[in-house]
Amino acid sequence: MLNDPTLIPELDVRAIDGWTLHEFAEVTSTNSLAAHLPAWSAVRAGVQTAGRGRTGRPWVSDEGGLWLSAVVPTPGDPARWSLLPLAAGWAVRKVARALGVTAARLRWPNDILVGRQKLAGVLVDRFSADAAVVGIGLNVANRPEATDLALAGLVTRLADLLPDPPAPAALLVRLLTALTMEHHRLETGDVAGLCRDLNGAWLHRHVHVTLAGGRGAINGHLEGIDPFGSLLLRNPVGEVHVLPPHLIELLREIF
Ligand code: BT5
Repeated sequence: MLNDPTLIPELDVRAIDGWTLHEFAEVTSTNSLAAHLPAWSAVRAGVQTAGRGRTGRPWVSDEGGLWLSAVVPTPGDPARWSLLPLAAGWAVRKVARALGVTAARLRWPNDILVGRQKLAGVLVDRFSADAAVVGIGLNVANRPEATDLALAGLVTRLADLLPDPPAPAALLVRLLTALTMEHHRLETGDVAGLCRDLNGAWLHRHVHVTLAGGRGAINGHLEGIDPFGSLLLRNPVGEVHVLPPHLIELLREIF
């Protein structure tokens, strides 16, 4: 059992395909809880009261969605793991497509969209050098736009896209399995394979990138990502900018 005084009691802990899964009714953020757990642990909650997106943005985590964090080992050369956030997004895209959401696509780095609406998001936290926490938020039957009215029209959920979406328990097995496969791909050094998959799949490459730290913005054409996870962006005069993820605050697609 996890021992944290801020927690509602843990509902269950069980083994799934090499993972140890901890389940809660309600937590602040599954990523924050998972920070204290060893590799191949996972945390799921029915509700998050302080779900986190990237760069401090909030993530609405109401009842009926899948809020999951998975701790994966990241041994050896850190460069090998710079693609982990992209690999995690690819895993979620694969699961969504396998379920029948054939239009599921990635928006850099790892948002999963259908059309222009967000189905799922991924947040990777590095709390230590030898492990990473991969947080996955997947809208299933929840209605985040009821909590945050600004999300109306911008979100979608499996229940809108499939006649009979799987229960969270089945979904999380699929997600953990897909994540294990993508982790294996990076562990064995097949970065080229992942880049090939990702770069063959970006849609809507006309983008507006806001740079972090008030460094301005660039409009351009998304050429793809390089083997270190940097974004390759061709500006209107034909120069290619190589932008590491930490330099990018937000990428917006221009339609
Ligand atoms: C993300 O951030 O998309 C990463 C979301 C990761 C959530 C998971 S849930 C399990 C784990 N525990 C956590 O605390 N977090 C992870 P970002 O790309 O920054 O997108 C955040 C933006 O998405 C917000 O500013 C909203 O505009 C929008 N948003 C918030 N909640 C949403 C939802 N449920 N569905 C779709 N969009 C949402």
